[in-house]
Amino acid sequence: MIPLSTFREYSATEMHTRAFEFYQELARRRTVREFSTRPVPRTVIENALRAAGTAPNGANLQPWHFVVVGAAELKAQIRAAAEQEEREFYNGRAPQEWLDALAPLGTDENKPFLQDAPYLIAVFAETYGLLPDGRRVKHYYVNESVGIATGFLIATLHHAGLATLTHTPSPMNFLNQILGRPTHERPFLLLVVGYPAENCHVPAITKKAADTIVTWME
Ligand code: IYR
Repeated sequence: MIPLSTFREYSATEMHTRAFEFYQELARRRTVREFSTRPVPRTVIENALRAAGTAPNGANLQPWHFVVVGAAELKAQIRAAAEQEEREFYNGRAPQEWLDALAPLGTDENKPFLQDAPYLIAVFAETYGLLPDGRRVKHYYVNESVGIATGFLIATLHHAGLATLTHTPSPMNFLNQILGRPTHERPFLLLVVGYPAENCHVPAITKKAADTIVTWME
């Protein structure tokens, strides 16, 4: 054990301001589906991934792996594979109730953003760890851990001034094949990263009010 040296205590006023400003910063994030082809600085992605790697996680086994895809040929392959799955999803596989829920978002099987955006970050969940001698290490709370890390990643990219889209083609095992990842790494989601396209539009949707998502029992 070592002394906790990084914690910072703020005055009540400062805490209030910090929480409110951080909330406002996060609240202006929008998921976008129209991306510019403009390149983005690689260092921003690097630091956002560092932030993701600081996430709290099960037994500190850090059960995640991130593949940053900038190569045009790989993005084209991913787009083709994702669109094939999505075509089946939108034309039969998805129950009507699911399609109805998606209607306000205006999504369909066409995923040009998978080629337009400068980077795709494929997030993989390591179902177990592998030691150099091939022995398996059990991982704990894998979904929770990778979900929190992905939240940190999205928040950092947003804070840095980039837009993201959390994309989950289903199934997405094609990511293992295209990106050459081992089978014990389960594709968790595909994060599309870049600048919004000029004249980008987003759905007119809102978040639930705080008093409807929270129950206080003081
Ligand atoms: N994966 C499909 C469908 C989809 C599902 C949900 I839940 C969304 O929030 C958005 C889309 C697609 O990407 O179109």
